Amino acid sequence: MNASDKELFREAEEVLRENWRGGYTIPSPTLYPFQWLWDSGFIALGLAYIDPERAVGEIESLFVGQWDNGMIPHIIFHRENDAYYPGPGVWRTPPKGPDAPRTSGISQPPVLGFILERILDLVVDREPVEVLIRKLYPRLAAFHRYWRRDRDPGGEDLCYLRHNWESGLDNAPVWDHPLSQVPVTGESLAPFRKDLAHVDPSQRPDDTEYQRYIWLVNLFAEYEYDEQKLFERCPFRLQDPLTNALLIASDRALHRLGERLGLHEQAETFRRWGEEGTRAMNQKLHDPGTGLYRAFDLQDQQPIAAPYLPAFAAALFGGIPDQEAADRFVQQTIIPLARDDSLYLMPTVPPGSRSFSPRNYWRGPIWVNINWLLYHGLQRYGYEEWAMRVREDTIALITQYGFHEYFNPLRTRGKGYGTDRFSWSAALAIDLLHQ
Ligand code: 9WN
Repeated sequence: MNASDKELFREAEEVLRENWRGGYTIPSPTLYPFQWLWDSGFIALGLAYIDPERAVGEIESLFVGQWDNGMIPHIIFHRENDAYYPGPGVWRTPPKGPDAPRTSGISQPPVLGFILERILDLVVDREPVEVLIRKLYPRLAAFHRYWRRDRDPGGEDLCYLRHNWESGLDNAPVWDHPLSQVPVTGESLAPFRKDLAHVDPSQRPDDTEYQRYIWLVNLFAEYEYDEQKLFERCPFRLQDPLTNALLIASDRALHRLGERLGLHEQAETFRRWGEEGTRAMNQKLHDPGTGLYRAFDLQDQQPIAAPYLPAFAAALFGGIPDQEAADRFVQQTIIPLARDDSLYLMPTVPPGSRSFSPRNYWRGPIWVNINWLLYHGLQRYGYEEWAMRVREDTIALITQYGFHEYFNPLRTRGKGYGTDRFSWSAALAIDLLHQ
């Protein structure tokens, strides 16, 4: 590491220390003051370089919120705090017991399997991590079984999402059409929202979008989170290639981990899930023309045409396409973006697309976690040069503008948006600096 990388590493450590709440890390003290599921996965990976014990604690604390049906919720409200909307009073999830923290009632991309494997491979003292994996293995199996059973009632080997927040890519253009089928309440949520006090509204979802998000939450609460009823009644039901790719990547990692630790029987189930999921993704969600993966709308029974670059980054990361399909995507999409001098890699929406908006959240800006998936995915398929470019751009953006949540992909407008001191930007920068 050169001097500037060392300084960046030191600052990243500082961000993770600031956001540590004793037992777990919050994504941001202003915007997100609780524990989030996929954030904590990425954060644990960064922590493994600086304090493996904290990394173990970060993952373990997520399981405090696990539901009896196996679901790990996307938010765990460990402590009371009214600085975030929607809080526990809106979610109205069934309390698990007097001492258990309240939670949200949806999940997020299942990253823990592959994160645990990476952590085990990088720490010097493996024992505490192996102990953790053995302890959590049945609970991780319950979590994956939840995706593979409750979220796949049609038995297609593809899980479905019932809220756009579950994808982690809240207002990505891919959700525009399915969300248009969700009613708006007509009552502005601006007075309740806390995010608008910290971030310019043009960088966040708008009021109508939030009304739809909350309409869905109200539906879940009304049906008391009964998965079967929700599958029948929820107007938003999407087979998302990003979530499926990360589920498969975690299935495969958990298979390998189980084999390493002698947990053969359950390991075999993870292997089967990974294999069946890969086949289903390539059959149903892959568009051979463009090489892209598309979300499938179960409501309309049709694929969603909106460009969805993060899903492909996740698919490359998970090793889902064959080499030929990966080549087609990289050559048709990534290399032209990389050769465009006006851009940093990788905008989450192609700048030529009608829905591209370089400042608005998941509608164009660069996100560090998606770049991290892309970096590892490109390496996996032999695109070392372009992987290095993704790494360089990510580090350059953070060095220039700070540990922001997202960044403008246009070089002339370079700027970071959303919250600053964002935990996964810091944690994944630490991992990228060590590559
Ligand atoms: C809703 C915490 C989370 C991330 C998501 C990101 C954003 C929440 C919000 O923040 O979503 O879950 O209130 O906007 O989109 O990916 O996990 O960092």
